Amino acid sequence: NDLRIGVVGAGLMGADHIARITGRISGAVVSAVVEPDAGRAAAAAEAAPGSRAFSRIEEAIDADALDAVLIATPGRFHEPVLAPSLEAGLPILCEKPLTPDSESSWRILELEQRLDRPHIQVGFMRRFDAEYEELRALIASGDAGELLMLRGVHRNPSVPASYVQEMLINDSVVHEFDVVPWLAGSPVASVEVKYPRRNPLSPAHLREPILVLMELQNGVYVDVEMNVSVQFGYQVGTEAVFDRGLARIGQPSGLQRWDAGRFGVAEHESFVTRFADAYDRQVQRWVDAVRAGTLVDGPNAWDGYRVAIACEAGVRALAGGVVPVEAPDRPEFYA
Ligand code: ISE
Repeated sequence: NDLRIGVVGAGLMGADHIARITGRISGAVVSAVVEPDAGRAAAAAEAAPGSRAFSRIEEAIDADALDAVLIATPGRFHEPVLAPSLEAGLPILCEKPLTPDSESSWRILELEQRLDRPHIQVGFMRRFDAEYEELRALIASGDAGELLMLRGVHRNPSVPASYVQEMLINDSVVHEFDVVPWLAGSPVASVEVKYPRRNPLSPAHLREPILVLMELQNGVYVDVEMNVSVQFGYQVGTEAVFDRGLARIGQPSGLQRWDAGRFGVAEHESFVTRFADAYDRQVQRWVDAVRAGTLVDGPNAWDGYRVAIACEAGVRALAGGVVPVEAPDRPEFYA
């Protein structure tokens, strides 16, 4: 039987996931869409024929319209959907972040621990990108020697007016706070932020690009250029420096073109295409895990909580100084 997924939120990511589940994922259907905005709900109903429309998650649960929940609203709306979904014992794929701060993430961990096992997977899709997987395997294998540094770029062409300074951390570097410990096999120990020259093309209320420096518990240093006004496209790349070599992922690829005295390769314009394959693999693996009864195959709510703690340190680091990242011990439940 196909897994009946209720998608909560039919904005940019929600609509993308609806198209994905309907067109490319096997073993699942969109059975419900929870979206209070009439225009988005109508577009979603057309994209997912046969789905039922609701304006609140509670109504969809009461109507027994779903077996699993995919939450694709902005982070501040996650907790009110996570809580009733957990109470109903439903498996959940929750877009990043788990919740906007560590206190609310902790409340979610407490609720989840009333169940028999983890039910929440967090949508840190980079872990499902083929090159990220290869780099992680290389680091773990020791084939290139010991990892010394990771050097990352995270560049967006531009951001909407609603994007404020803290979002450089909470909305964007949030991905590095998840993927870097996963790559390097060690948690973030401290964060620092440096301000290069400001880009005059940045929105007036933003001071960026920023340079984020992390030290991991194992002594590996990480630098990330977080830049949301590069104008030309969307770029996420990493270089790993080992004692006996280098590895690089996230380079532009595809058709190379020579034309009118120039050479070029098309660049991505947003994360929707840059990580399209990663999103597909993430959702397929989650669907397979839910159908197999393991429920989670990827970052879980504990990972989401750790990231929330790192983001809080990152936001403090925006004001200057080296900020330590301290987390409690992992509960046995997430072992
Ligand atoms: C956005 O919310 C994302 O999650 C993207 O992956 C990131 O590159 C972007 O900066 C965020 O605003």
